[in-house]
Amino acid sequence: MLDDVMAILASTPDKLRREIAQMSTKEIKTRPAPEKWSVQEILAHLDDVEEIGMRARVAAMIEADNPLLPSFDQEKRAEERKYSRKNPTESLASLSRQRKANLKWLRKLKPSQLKRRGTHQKVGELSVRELVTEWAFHDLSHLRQILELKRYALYPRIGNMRAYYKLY
Ligand code: NI
Repeated sequence: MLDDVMAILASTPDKLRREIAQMSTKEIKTRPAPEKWSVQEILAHLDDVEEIGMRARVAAMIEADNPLLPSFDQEKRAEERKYSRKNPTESLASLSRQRKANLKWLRKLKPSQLKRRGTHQKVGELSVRELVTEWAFHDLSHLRQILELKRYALYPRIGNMRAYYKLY
């Protein structure tokens, strides 16, 4: 079930590891713009929402009929949980551990469970299948964000070739 989605979910921790392997601590901690998260904050966010945004929501939909899935303010949560002070290596290790356990759990879901539904406080009704798919989509969004950040860092060094590119 959902083979393409599961493959993305399984590959994310290694992709993240590869993307940050050559980055300096300073690069990892630097925000590309005042309102945009650093790699450090992105990793802390992924580790944090793995439970609250993803696993706990799917579990709620399986355990109850059409539960309300509360939304949360991710910027506020980043402040409260001090994402900008989290150790990036630890965030990534924690995400990897959670992800492994979650994949094992997701692979045991039955087709009938994928059809179960819940109601997200902000966006409305969702099925388990849609939420699990969004889980992978969310991974890719943040991987892309990290690539953008690396692209942004190289931009000042490409001289007149800047004429060909736009940032963000
Ligand atoms: Ni996110």
